[in-house]
Amino acid sequence: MTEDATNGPPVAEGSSSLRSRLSHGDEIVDPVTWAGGIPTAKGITPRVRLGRQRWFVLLWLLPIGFGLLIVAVAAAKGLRHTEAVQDFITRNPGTVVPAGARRSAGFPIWAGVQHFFNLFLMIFIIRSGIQILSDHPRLYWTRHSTPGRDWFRFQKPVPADPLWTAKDDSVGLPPHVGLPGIRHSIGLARWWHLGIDTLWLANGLVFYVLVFATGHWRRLVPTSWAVIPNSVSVMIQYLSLDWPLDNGWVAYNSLQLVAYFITVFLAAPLAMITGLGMSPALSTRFKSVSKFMSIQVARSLHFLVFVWFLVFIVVHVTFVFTTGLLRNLNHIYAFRDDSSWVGFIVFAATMVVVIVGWLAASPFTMRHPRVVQRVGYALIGGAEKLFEHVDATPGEYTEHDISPYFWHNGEYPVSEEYKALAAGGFAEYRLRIGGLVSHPRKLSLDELRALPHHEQITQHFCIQGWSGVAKWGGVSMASVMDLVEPLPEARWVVFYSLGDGPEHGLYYDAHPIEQMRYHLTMLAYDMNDEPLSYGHGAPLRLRNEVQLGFKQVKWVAGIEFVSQFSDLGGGFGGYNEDHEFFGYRQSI
Ligand SMILES: Nc1nc2c(c(=O)[nH]1)N[C@H]1C(S)=C(S)[C@@H](COP(=O)(O)O)O[C@H]1N2
Ligand SMILES: [Mo]
Repeated sequence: MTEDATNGPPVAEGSSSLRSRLSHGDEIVDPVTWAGGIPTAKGITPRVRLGRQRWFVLLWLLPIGFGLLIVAVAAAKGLRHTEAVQDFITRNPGTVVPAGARRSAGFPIWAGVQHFFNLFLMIFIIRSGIQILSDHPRLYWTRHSTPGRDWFRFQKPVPADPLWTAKDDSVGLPPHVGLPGIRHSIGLARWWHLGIDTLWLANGLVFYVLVFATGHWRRLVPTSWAVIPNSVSVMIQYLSLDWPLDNGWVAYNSLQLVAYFITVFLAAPLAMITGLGMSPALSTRFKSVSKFMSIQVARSLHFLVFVWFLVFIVVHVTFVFTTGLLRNLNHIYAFRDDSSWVGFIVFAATMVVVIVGWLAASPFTMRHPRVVQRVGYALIGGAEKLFEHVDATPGEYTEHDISPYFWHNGEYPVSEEYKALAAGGFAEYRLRIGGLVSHPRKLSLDELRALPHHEQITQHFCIQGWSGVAKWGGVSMASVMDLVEPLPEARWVVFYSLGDGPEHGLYYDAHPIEQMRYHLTMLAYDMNDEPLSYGHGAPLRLRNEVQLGFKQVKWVAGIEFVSQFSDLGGGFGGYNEDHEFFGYRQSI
């Protein structure tokens, strides 16, 4: 710090003194100071792009859908008067009762319990999912997140401002729609989403096992082609408003069976697969899959799976209510086949739990974000850790894959110190490397450029959901490690920025030392064959391709090798971890 007093750039400062410039985060989410006082911003009505630049506002689907429904009802009513259709319905009444179905008639208690868990967990998954989407309220079909090339958005077109960031682009949600609602709360929303996902998937796995172990699978898996004409028959019967008489106690009607089959055996696994398709670690490692299912394809499909679930829930609940509510509720909430009120009472009691959970989730998250962060990590941290062990080799992308537009993100450095360095063309810049190393070093840009040159074309995955491919030129972290020789006690490598985070205190992030020798971990001073720009991190930034974007510290001031990070800043492993409740392992 002595150097600061003489007004020169603090080049003599060692890497460990950078830690004194870190800050703690808050223990609550205060909407006023949140994310550096980010102002509230609302999205616009969701719309889908048709052609090059015509946007269809999805609200129109309501009158259009209603109109189509009326036409369909009229058509079905007309059809039912024809002899051919009447014959068809007599031959295909709507339900195919498979052999053995009568033996496994009725609903076991585990099915009721699992049905409730599923419903309860889905609430948080869906709400936090919409929250995550709101942090980058656009969807694309290619790995380039090029403005104007989105196919879906609920945000205005990207403004011309060349330093517009993805954070500027995020929008908030009402607190009882999103989870937790407040703008740019993706860190917390992700704990809910991924944490609850593990419970939801475990519940689903147990359900698969039980359903196949007990013969109840016959209710959900079509066993004959007859379900197809029977589905058509059910569709005509419903649309003509002359509904079939079903007995769901023994077997579902064919349309129901197909809808349940798709939901349980296709949509649910697809939700998991497309979810994992957004992981930087897995995408970078499993190239044959990510070639087709890039993060953006995965994200778009993940959204469409959500749309399926939403439609399913609306239709399912509508039919439960309109096709004999008491009897239907008795089946799944009281395991009996009559029209008593028992099932309704149990259902109503569980709805109280649902409503309380629904209303409490966002306020709880705002008041106890550290609890959400810790519990979330307990649930999904193990998987994050597992996926970190996937080193990948360069060469996945070529020059052709380089994105025409690469979003900016984060808080730009504005300090006098940075301005002075930049004004001098970074001639005075020194990268300070220290901590648990045998040979602490201060390296000028020329010295860095003299080290073995490393180049890679890789994809950046921002936690908010956008991605972009760029060519990075610089020094492999392996070369840096060879130079400074970390001591055996060093387990984490901390990258300090020259710039503050949005709430003051230096931006920093800790990485597991193991990943420093990965093929794709480097310090970049060039981007797409040009010196790194101000916005993208001049003069030096980190690339560690198994991690999400926020861990790629820009404007790197120093590197410190440490045995643990609990005594740095707020102790959670990085600026966003301290201030915005992110996780320090971000392979998913
Ligand atoms: N010092 C610093 N580094 C940072 C950030 C920041 O705010 N400060 N933002 C991070 C985030 S969230 C992302 S996605 C990437 C964005 O890099 P880009 O602007 O080059 O796209 O930088 C990361 N590195
Ligand atoms: Mo990011």
